[in-house]
Amino acid sequence: SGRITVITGASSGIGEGIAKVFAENKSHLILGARRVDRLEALKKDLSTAHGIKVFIHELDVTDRSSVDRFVAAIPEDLKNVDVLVNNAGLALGVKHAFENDLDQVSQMIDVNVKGVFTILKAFLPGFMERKKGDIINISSVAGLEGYPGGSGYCATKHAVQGLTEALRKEVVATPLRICSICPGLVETEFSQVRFGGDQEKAKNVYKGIEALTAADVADTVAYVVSRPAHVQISDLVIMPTNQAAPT
Ligand code: NJP
Repeated sequence: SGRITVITGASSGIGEGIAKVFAENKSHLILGARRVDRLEALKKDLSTAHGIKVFIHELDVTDRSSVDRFVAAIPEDLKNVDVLVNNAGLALGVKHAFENDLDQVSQMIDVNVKGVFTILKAFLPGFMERKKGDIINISSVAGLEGYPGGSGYCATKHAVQGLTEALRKEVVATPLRICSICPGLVETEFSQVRFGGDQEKAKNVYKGIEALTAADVADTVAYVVSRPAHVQISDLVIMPTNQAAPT
């Protein structure tokens, strides 16, 4: 309670779910995404229901000037951020490596990898100065193994795993807590984005799997940040019980 939490990609799915759970826990929120109308609706819901401060601003993590504007617009009373959740991310297509659409691969690298670097560069100096705080990267089981048709997405999430591990070792003495969360299948807009709105293909992904909800992942993030200061949960895998492997 009283924490200040930044969430990227808060306009839907897991990011929105984390915003809701953190609001229930009385954290103030700084929410970014490209779809500001969604953020406005969320702000309206959360600030009245929970009496917290909610600051929203347009954010495209692939655009450095957008990230600069986002950071510069944060009000003075919310500048001492306690928790940063790097959540914005996407998968595009399901293609075998030999038929990959290179524009889709670039876009995934821009959002999932370069976006995290850009956001970290913006917020880390503050964390280092205050010598405390949590950085949570929403990675994926696709960052721990590969699966057919997922070369581009898996490559980006393996990159997130690598940068998270390096960062954790860099700030161990500060100390900051750095956590990578690797979910399996979560029911969000992710599959619709992945298949460009093709509902049939999107639905197919969930066949036979009782997917996690955004709230399941959000509760896990809330658990991680609520541990006593000397406890760092560094890596966490959360899977649907009946999902055998990433798809
Ligand atoms: O997906 P979705 P999830 N700049 O599509 C935002 C990982 N994950 O919640 O900009 C800023 O509902 C987008 O906002 P908008 C996944 O890789 C998922 O499932 O308004 N924000 C939206 O709020 C990702 O890292 C599954 O379009 C940008 C959000 O990202 C994270 O979970 C499994 C942006 C995406 O919400 C959240 O995805 C897994 C940009 N350039 C990992 N581009 C799963 N769902 O199964 C997108 O292992 N966003």
